[in-house]
Amino acid sequence: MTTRWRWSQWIAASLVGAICVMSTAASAGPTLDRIKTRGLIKVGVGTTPGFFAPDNNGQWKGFFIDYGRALAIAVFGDASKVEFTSSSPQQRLPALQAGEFDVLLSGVTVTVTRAFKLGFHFGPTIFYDGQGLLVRKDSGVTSASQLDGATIGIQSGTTGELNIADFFRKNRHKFTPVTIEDTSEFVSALESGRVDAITQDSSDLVGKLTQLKKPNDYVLLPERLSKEPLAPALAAGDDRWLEIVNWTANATIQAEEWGITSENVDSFLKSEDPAIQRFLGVDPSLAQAIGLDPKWAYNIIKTVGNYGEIFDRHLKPLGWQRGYNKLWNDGGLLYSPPFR
Ligand SMILES: N[C@@H](CCC(=O)N[C@@H](CS)C(=O)NCC(=O)O)C(=O)O
Repeated sequence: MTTRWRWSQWIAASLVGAICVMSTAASAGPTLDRIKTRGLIKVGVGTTPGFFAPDNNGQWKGFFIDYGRALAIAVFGDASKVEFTSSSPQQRLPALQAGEFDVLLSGVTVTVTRAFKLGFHFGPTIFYDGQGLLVRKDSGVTSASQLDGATIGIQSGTTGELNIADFFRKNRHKFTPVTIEDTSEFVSALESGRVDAITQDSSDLVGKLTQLKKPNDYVLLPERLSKEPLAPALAAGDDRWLEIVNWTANATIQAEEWGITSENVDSFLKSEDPAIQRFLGVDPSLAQAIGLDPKWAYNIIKTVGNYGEIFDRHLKPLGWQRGYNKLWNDGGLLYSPPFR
Protein backbone atom coordinates (compact mmCIF):
# COMPACT_ATOMS: atom_id res chain seq x y z
CA MET A 1 0.00 0.00 0.00
CA THR A 2 1.49 3.42 -0.95
CA THR A 3 1.74 6.25 1.56
CA ARG A 4 -0.48 8.43 -0.63
CA TRP A 5 -3.17 5.72 -0.73
CA ARG A 6 -3.08 5.38 3.07
CA TRP A 7 -3.43 9.16 3.52
CA SER A 8 -6.38 9.39 1.17
CA GLN A 9 -8.07 6.54 3.04
CA TRP A 10 -7.44 8.28 6.35
CA ILE A 11 -8.86 11.58 5.08
CA ALA A 12 -11.93 9.82 3.69
CA ALA A 13 -12.51 7.98 6.97
CA SER A 14 -12.10 11.22 8.96
CA LEU A 15 -14.61 12.99 6.74
CA VAL A 16 -17.19 10.24 7.19
CA GLY A 17 -16.59 10.41 10.96
CA ALA A 18 -16.97 14.19 11.02
CA ILE A 19 -20.17 14.07 8.96
CA CYS A 20 -21.60 11.43 11.32
CA VAL A 21 -20.82 13.55 14.39
CA MET A 22 -22.25 16.67 12.74
CA SER A 23 -25.46 14.93 11.73
CA THR A 24 -25.95 13.53 15.25
CA ALA A 25 -25.56 17.01 16.68
CA ALA A 26 -27.73 18.68 14.04
CA SER A 27 -30.72 16.40 14.15
CA ALA A 28 -31.71 14.58 17.29
CA GLY A 29 -34.26 12.42 15.45
CA PRO A 30 -37.95 12.93 14.74
CA THR A 31 -39.33 12.29 18.23
CA LEU A 32 -36.71 14.24 20.16
CA ASP A 33 -36.90 17.13 17.67
CA ARG A 34 -40.68 17.21 18.11
CA ILE A 35 -40.34 17.11 21.92
CA LYS A 36 -37.81 19.96 21.92
CA THR A 37 -39.87 22.13 19.58
CA ARG A 38 -42.98 21.53 21.64
CA GLY A 39 -41.15 22.03 24.95
CA LEU A 40 -43.03 19.10 26.45
CA ILE A 41 -42.99 15.31 26.48
CA LYS A 42 -46.32 13.63 25.72
CA VAL A 43 -46.80 10.45 27.70
CA GLY A 44 -49.63 7.94 27.33
CA VAL A 45 -50.71 6.34 30.61
CA GLY A 46 -53.48 4.25 32.17
CA THR A 47 -55.60 4.93 35.24
CA THR A 48 -54.47 2.48 37.91
CA PRO A 49 -53.85 3.84 41.43
CA GLY A 50 -50.22 3.39 42.45
CA PHE A 51 -49.04 3.33 38.84
CA PHE A 52 -50.77 6.35 37.29
CA ALA A 53 -53.77 8.22 38.63
CA PRO A 54 -54.66 11.87 39.15
CA ASP A 55 -54.93 12.90 42.82
CA ASN A 56 -57.71 15.12 44.23
CA ASN A 57 -56.06 18.19 42.69
CA GLY A 58 -55.80 16.61 39.27
CA GLN A 59 -52.02 16.06 39.69
CA TRP A 60 -50.86 12.79 38.14
CA LYS A 61 -49.20 10.48 40.66
CA GLY A 62 -47.69 7.03 40.47
CA PHE A 63 -44.76 4.77 39.73
CA PHE A 64 -44.84 5.25 35.94
CA ILE A 65 -45.65 8.96 36.32
CA ASP A 66 -42.34 9.45 38.13
CA TYR A 67 -40.57 7.91 35.12
CA GLY A 68 -42.33 10.47 32.89
CA ARG A 69 -41.12 13.26 35.17
CA ALA A 70 -37.61 11.76 35.15
CA LEU A 71 -37.61 11.94 31.33
CA ALA A 72 -38.64 15.60 31.47
CA ILE A 73 -35.70 16.21 33.81
CA ALA A 74 -33.29 14.40 31.45
CA VAL A 75 -34.45 16.40 28.40
CA PHE A 76 -35.38 19.79 29.87
CA GLY A 77 -33.96 19.78 33.42
CA ASP A 78 -37.56 20.43 34.53
CA ALA A 79 -39.93 17.78 35.90
CA SER A 80 -42.99 19.78 34.87
CA LYS A 81 -42.30 19.63 31.11
CA VAL A 82 -44.43 16.54 30.63
CA GLU A 83 -48.07 15.95 29.81
CA PHE A 84 -49.85 12.75 30.83
CA THR A 85 -52.91 11.55 28.95
CA SER A 86 -54.81 8.35 29.68
CA SER A 87 -55.96 6.25 26.81
CA SER A 88 -57.35 2.75 26.61
CA PRO A 89 -55.04 -0.23 26.02
CA GLN A 90 -56.83 -0.67 22.68
CA GLN A 91 -56.07 2.84 21.48
CA ARG A 92 -52.68 3.68 22.90
CA LEU A 93 -50.37 1.66 20.64
CA PRO A 94 -51.93 3.05 17.43
CA ALA A 95 -51.77 6.53 19.04
CA LEU A 96 -48.06 6.02 19.72
CA GLN A 97 -47.55 4.95 16.13
CA ALA A 98 -49.42 8.05 14.92
CA GLY A 99 -47.09 10.32 16.95
CA GLU A 100 -49.76 11.40 19.45
CA PHE A 101 -47.50 10.20 22.25
CA ASP A 102 -43.70 10.33 22.52
CA VAL A 103 -43.64 7.38 24.88
CA LEU A 104 -46.10 5.07 26.59
CA LEU A 105 -45.61 4.54 30.30
CA SER A 106 -48.80 2.58 30.65
CA GLY A 107 -47.69 -0.87 31.72
CA VAL A 108 -46.90 -2.02 28.19
CA THR A 109 -45.58 -5.58 27.97
CA VAL A 110 -42.55 -6.21 25.80
CA THR A 111 -43.52 -8.82 23.19
CA VAL A 112 -41.91 -10.03 20.01
CA THR A 113 -45.01 -9.19 17.95
CA ARG A 114 -44.98 -5.61 19.18
CA ALA A 115 -41.27 -5.34 18.38
CA PHE A 116 -41.26 -6.97 14.94
CA LYS A 117 -44.77 -6.79 13.53
CA LEU A 118 -45.83 -3.47 15.01
CA GLY A 119 -42.32 -1.97 14.98
CA PHE A 120 -42.21 -0.61 18.53
CA HIS A 121 -39.08 -0.20 20.61
CA PHE A 122 -38.86 -0.74 24.33
CA GLY A 123 -36.80 0.79 27.09
CA PRO A 124 -35.67 -1.32 30.05
CA THR A 125 -38.24 -3.36 31.93
CA ILE A 126 -39.04 -1.29 35.01
CA PHE A 127 -41.73 -3.53 36.46
CA TYR A 128 -41.77 -7.32 36.24
CA ASP A 129 -45.38 -8.41 36.42
CA GLY A 130 -47.61 -11.38 35.57
CA GLN A 131 -51.23 -11.77 34.52
CA GLY A 132 -53.72 -12.45 37.30
CA LEU A 133 -57.40 -13.22 37.80
CA LEU A 134 -59.69 -11.38 40.19
CA VAL A 135 -62.85 -13.12 41.48
CA ARG A 136 -65.54 -12.47 44.05
CA LYS A 137 -64.76 -14.22 47.34
CA ASP A 138 -68.30 -15.57 47.64
CA SER A 139 -67.75 -17.54 44.42
CA GLY A 140 -65.64 -19.94 46.50
CA VAL A 141 -63.05 -20.03 43.70
CA THR A 142 -59.51 -20.17 45.10
CA SER A 143 -57.59 -21.35 42.04
CA ALA A 144 -57.68 -20.63 38.32
CA SER A 145 -58.19 -24.35 37.70
CA GLN A 146 -61.72 -24.00 39.14
CA LEU A 147 -62.73 -21.55 36.41
CA ASP A 148 -63.68 -24.19 33.80
CA GLY A 149 -66.82 -22.87 32.08
CA ALA A 150 -66.53 -19.39 33.63
CA THR A 151 -67.32 -16.07 31.99
CA ILE A 152 -64.21 -13.90 32.04
CA GLY A 153 -63.86 -10.16 31.48
CA ILE A 154 -60.90 -9.20 29.34
CA GLN A 155 -59.67 -5.74 28.37
CA SER A 156 -59.32 -5.41 24.62
CA GLY A 157 -55.93 -4.66 23.12
CA THR A 158 -54.01 -6.24 26.01
CA THR A 159 -51.70 -9.20 26.14
CA GLY A 160 -54.21 -10.55 28.66
CA GLU A 161 -56.69 -11.05 25.84
CA LEU A 162 -54.29 -13.48 24.16
CA ASN A 163 -52.85 -15.12 27.28
CA ILE A 164 -56.19 -16.12 28.74
CA ALA A 165 -57.11 -18.00 25.55
CA ASP A 166 -53.75 -19.82 25.66
CA PHE A 167 -54.24 -20.64 29.33
CA PHE A 168 -57.64 -22.27 28.86
CA ARG A 169 -56.59 -24.06 25.69
CA LYS A 170 -53.51 -25.46 27.37
CA ASN A 171 -55.57 -26.73 30.30
CA ARG A 172 -58.32 -28.04 27.99
CA HIS A 173 -60.87 -25.91 29.81
CA LYS A 174 -63.62 -23.78 28.32
CA PHE A 175 -64.49 -20.19 29.08
CA THR A 176 -66.67 -17.44 27.69
CA PRO A 177 -64.72 -14.25 26.99
CA VAL A 178 -66.36 -10.85 27.45
CA THR A 179 -64.09 -8.31 25.80
CA ILE A 180 -64.46 -4.76 27.08
CA GLU A 181 -62.50 -1.68 26.01
CA ASP A 182 -63.57 0.86 28.62
CA THR A 183 -61.70 0.50 31.92
CA SER A 184 -64.52 1.41 34.31
CA GLU A 185 -66.92 -0.88 32.44
CA PHE A 186 -64.31 -3.63 32.63
CA VAL A 187 -64.01 -3.29 36.41
CA SER A 188 -67.74 -2.88 37.06
CA ALA A 189 -68.46 -6.06 35.05
CA LEU A 190 -67.08 -7.99 38.04
CA GLU A 191 -69.04 -5.94 40.58
CA SER A 192 -72.31 -6.37 38.74
CA GLY A 193 -71.86 -10.11 38.28
CA ARG A 194 -71.79 -9.81 34.48
CA VAL A 195 -68.57 -11.85 34.58
CA ASP A 196 -67.21 -14.42 37.07
CA ALA A 197 -63.67 -13.07 36.91
CA ILE A 198 -61.62 -10.33 35.28
CA THR A 199 -58.09 -10.85 34.03
CA GLN A 200 -55.29 -8.28 33.57
CA ASP A 201 -51.74 -7.64 34.74
CA SER A 202 -51.81 -8.32 38.48
CA SER A 203 -50.45 -4.77 39.04
CA ASP A 204 -53.54 -3.47 37.32
CA LEU A 205 -55.90 -5.70 39.30
CA VAL A 206 -54.33 -4.82 42.68
CA GLY A 207 -54.58 -1.11 41.83
CA LYS A 208 -58.12 -1.34 40.49
CA LEU A 209 -59.18 -3.33 43.57
CA THR A 210 -58.82 -0.13 45.59
CA GLN A 211 -61.44 1.48 43.34
CA LEU A 212 -64.09 -1.20 43.92
CA LYS A 213 -66.87 -0.31 46.36
CA LYS A 214 -66.04 -3.29 48.64
CA PRO A 215 -62.42 -4.32 47.97
CA ASN A 216 -62.55 -7.00 50.68
CA ASP A 217 -65.21 -8.90 48.74
CA TYR A 218 -62.67 -9.85 46.05
CA VAL A 219 -59.61 -12.02 45.87
CA LEU A 220 -56.67 -12.15 43.46
CA LEU A 221 -56.07 -15.81 42.61
CA PRO A 222 -52.54 -17.08 43.29
CA GLU A 223 -51.69 -18.13 39.71
CA ARG A 224 -49.78 -15.90 37.32
CA LEU A 225 -50.75 -16.82 33.77
CA SER A 226 -47.86 -15.12 31.99
CA LYS A 227 -44.69 -13.07 32.16
CA GLU A 228 -45.50 -9.37 31.79
CA PRO A 229 -42.27 -7.35 31.66
CA LEU A 230 -43.55 -3.77 31.64
CA ALA A 231 -41.37 -1.21 29.89
CA PRO A 232 -41.55 2.23 28.28
CA ALA A 233 -42.72 1.80 24.66
CA LEU A 234 -41.61 4.06 21.81
CA ALA A 235 -42.18 4.35 18.09
CA ALA A 236 -39.18 3.24 16.02
CA GLY A 237 -36.98 5.75 14.24
CA ASP A 238 -35.32 7.82 16.94
CA ASP A 239 -32.34 6.08 18.48
CA ARG A 240 -31.32 9.05 20.57
CA TRP A 241 -34.74 9.32 22.21
CA LEU A 242 -34.62 5.56 22.87
CA GLU A 243 -31.24 5.94 24.57
CA ILE A 244 -32.48 8.80 26.75
CA VAL A 245 -35.37 6.57 27.85
CA ASN A 246 -32.97 3.65 28.44
CA TRP A 247 -30.47 5.59 30.52
CA THR A 248 -33.07 7.51 32.49
CA ALA A 249 -34.49 4.21 33.73
CA ASN A 250 -30.97 2.81 34.26
CA ALA A 251 -30.01 5.87 36.32
CA THR A 252 -32.71 5.14 38.91
CA ILE A 253 -31.56 1.52 39.17
CA GLN A 254 -27.86 2.38 39.33
CA ALA A 255 -28.49 5.00 42.03
CA GLU A 256 -30.24 2.41 44.18
CA GLU A 257 -27.32 0.01 43.71
CA TRP A 258 -24.93 2.71 44.98
CA GLY A 259 -27.25 3.67 47.84
CA ILE A 260 -27.77 7.16 46.36
CA THR A 261 -31.16 8.59 47.35
CA SER A 262 -32.99 11.90 46.97
CA GLU A 263 -32.07 12.59 50.61
CA ASN A 264 -28.34 11.83 50.48
CA VAL A 265 -27.42 12.61 46.84
CA ASP A 266 -25.66 15.85 47.83
CA SER A 267 -23.28 14.00 50.12
CA PHE A 268 -22.29 11.79 47.15
CA LEU A 269 -21.07 14.88 45.28
CA LYS A 270 -17.97 14.54 47.47
CA SER A 271 -17.49 10.87 46.58
CA GLU A 272 -14.03 9.90 45.40
CA ASP A 273 -15.40 7.04 43.32
CA PRO A 274 -14.77 8.07 39.68
CA ALA A 275 -17.88 6.20 38.49
CA ILE A 276 -20.09 8.16 40.93
CA GLN A 277 -18.35 11.39 39.92
CA ARG A 278 -19.21 10.67 36.26
CA PHE A 279 -22.77 9.64 37.18
CA LEU A 280 -23.50 12.80 39.17
CA GLY A 281 -21.73 15.12 36.73
CA VAL A 282 -18.94 16.13 39.16
CA ASP A 283 -16.80 14.85 36.32
CA PRO A 284 -18.77 16.18 33.32
CA SER A 285 -16.99 14.07 30.69
CA LEU A 286 -19.67 11.36 30.47
CA ALA A 287 -22.58 13.80 30.22
CA GLN A 288 -20.69 15.83 27.61
CA ALA A 289 -20.03 12.70 25.57
CA ILE A 290 -23.72 11.73 25.60
CA GLY A 291 -24.94 15.28 25.12
CA LEU A 292 -26.96 15.73 28.30
CA ASP A 293 -26.70 18.29 31.08
CA PRO A 294 -23.90 17.12 33.45
CA LYS A 295 -26.47 17.22 36.28
CA TRP A 296 -29.13 15.14 34.49
CA ALA A 297 -28.79 12.03 36.67
CA TYR A 298 -28.24 14.11 39.83
CA ASN A 299 -31.43 16.06 39.08
CA ILE A 300 -33.44 12.89 38.47
CA ILE A 301 -32.35 11.33 41.77
CA LYS A 302 -32.75 14.58 43.71
CA THR A 303 -36.28 15.07 42.34
CA VAL A 304 -37.91 11.63 41.93
CA GLY A 305 -35.43 9.43 43.81
CA ASN A 306 -33.90 6.08 43.00
CA TYR A 307 -35.86 3.00 41.88
CA GLY A 308 -36.47 1.80 45.44
CA GLU A 309 -37.74 5.20 46.53
CA ILE A 310 -40.12 5.40 43.56
CA PHE A 311 -41.38 1.87 44.26
CA ASP A 312 -41.84 2.46 47.99
CA ARG A 313 -43.54 5.81 47.51
CA HIS A 314 -46.25 4.49 45.22
CA LEU A 315 -46.48 0.72 45.49
CA LYS A 316 -45.62 -0.13 49.09
CA PRO A 317 -48.88 1.48 50.30
CA LEU A 318 -50.75 -0.99 48.06
CA GLY A 319 -48.97 -3.90 49.77
CA TRP A 320 -46.58 -4.65 46.88
CA GLN A 321 -43.42 -6.55 47.73
CA ARG A 322 -40.37 -5.96 45.53
CA GLY A 323 -40.17 -9.63 44.41
CA TYR A 324 -38.60 -9.83 40.95
CA ASN A 325 -38.31 -6.03 41.08
CA LYS A 326 -35.43 -6.19 43.53
CA LEU A 327 -31.92 -5.35 42.37
CA TRP A 328 -29.87 -8.14 40.79
CA ASN A 329 -27.53 -8.23 43.82
CA ASP A 330 -30.51 -8.73 46.11
CA GLY A 331 -32.08 -11.67 44.26
CA GLY A 332 -34.10 -9.63 41.75
CA LEU A 333 -33.93 -8.86 38.03
CA LEU A 334 -33.07 -5.17 38.00
CA TYR A 335 -29.60 -4.52 36.60
CA SER A 336 -28.22 -1.34 35.12
CA PRO A 337 -25.45 -1.53 32.53
CA PRO A 338 -22.39 0.47 33.59
CA PHE A 339 -22.29 4.26 33.52
CA ARG A 340 -19.00 4.68 31.74
N1 LIG B 1 -49.39 -5.27 29.98
C1 LIG B 1 -50.55 -5.47 29.17
C2 LIG B 1 -51.74 -4.69 29.69
C3 LIG B 1 -51.53 -3.22 29.64
C4 LIG B 1 -52.61 -2.55 30.45
O1 LIG B 1 -53.79 -2.78 30.21
N2 LIG B 1 -52.22 -1.78 31.43
C5 LIG B 1 -53.13 -1.34 32.42
C6 LIG B 1 -52.39 -0.61 33.49
S1 LIG B 1 -51.12 -1.61 34.23
C7 LIG B 1 -54.14 -0.38 31.83
O2 LIG B 1 -53.79 0.46 31.04
N3 LIG B 1 -55.39 -0.49 32.20
C8 LIG B 1 -56.40 0.39 31.73
C9 LIG B 1 -56.44 1.67 32.47
O3 LIG B 1 -55.72 1.84 33.45
O4 LIG B 1 -57.24 2.54 32.08
C10 LIG B 1 -50.28 -5.10 27.73
O5 LIG B 1 -49.22 -4.54 27.45
O6 LIG B 1 -51.11 -5.41 26.87
